[in-house]
Amino acid sequence: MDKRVLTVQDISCVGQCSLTVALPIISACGIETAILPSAVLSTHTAGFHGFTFRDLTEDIPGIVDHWEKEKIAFDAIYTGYLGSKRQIALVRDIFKRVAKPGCQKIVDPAMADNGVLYTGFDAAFAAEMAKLAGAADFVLPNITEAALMVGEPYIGAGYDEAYIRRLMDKLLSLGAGTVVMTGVSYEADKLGVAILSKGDKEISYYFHERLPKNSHGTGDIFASAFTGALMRGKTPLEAAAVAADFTVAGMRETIGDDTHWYGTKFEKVLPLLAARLA
Ligand code: PXL
Repeated sequence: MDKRVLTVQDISCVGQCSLTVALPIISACGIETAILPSAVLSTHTAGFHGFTFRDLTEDIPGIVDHWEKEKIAFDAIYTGYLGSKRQIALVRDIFKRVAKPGCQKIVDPAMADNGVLYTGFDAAFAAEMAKLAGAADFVLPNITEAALMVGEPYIGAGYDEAYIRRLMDKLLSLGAGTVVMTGVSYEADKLGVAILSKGDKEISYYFHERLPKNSHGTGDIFASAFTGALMRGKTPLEAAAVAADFTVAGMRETIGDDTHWYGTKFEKVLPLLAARLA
């Protein structure tokens, strides 16, 4: 039987992130994607002002009850941006109730970047997210998110491998099976993904070029492609490489267009992703 993924995150109607990114990308990987929207926002929260926000937490129990009655279950559950602490607790419950045996639980703790939490989140939210990370087979934080979840200071540049290792070990000790950390850099012109599983002696890396400009939504693009590639049978390191190359290709399409400050033009390179997994 073909694999089916459930992804739980918000609908930002405009802004190229969360579900509007996850659905097309996982679909392009050839994987059926079911959704559980955590909230509906008029736009994402990073740079737009006066956005609307409807929390859908109250809808979640009824949706999951129905799925259980219909015996609907998933081969992977991938969570991204979640709207509230209570919602995170509900997602931990979803992990138990609609997971097939062997279900891969992939948690992108989308809540912070560059040393700061996104608008609307606080330390208590990060602590709740750490609990969800502890229930994950794969947790996909950037350095900021990792530091917040394990109570380490955030170091933006000039850190060494011992710092990265400490963050990853602490995430594993929360209960996560594998940590896939993005945005790791020891050399000015290279950026990469660090991977460490429980019991591993050493961190594995996939490094790629660092582009002159960051674009928005890249964490969601990476996590979606990682999930799709993993479901297509890639190893975690292979899936990280596929996802990182795809993300960088999308960023390259975006550079130079200042009108596109809110997102990343991943649509232009979806055919490359599909071809690589064909
Ligand atoms: O890209 C992560 C993300 C998802 N959803 C919403 C966001 C953000 C980042 O800012 O605001 C609503």
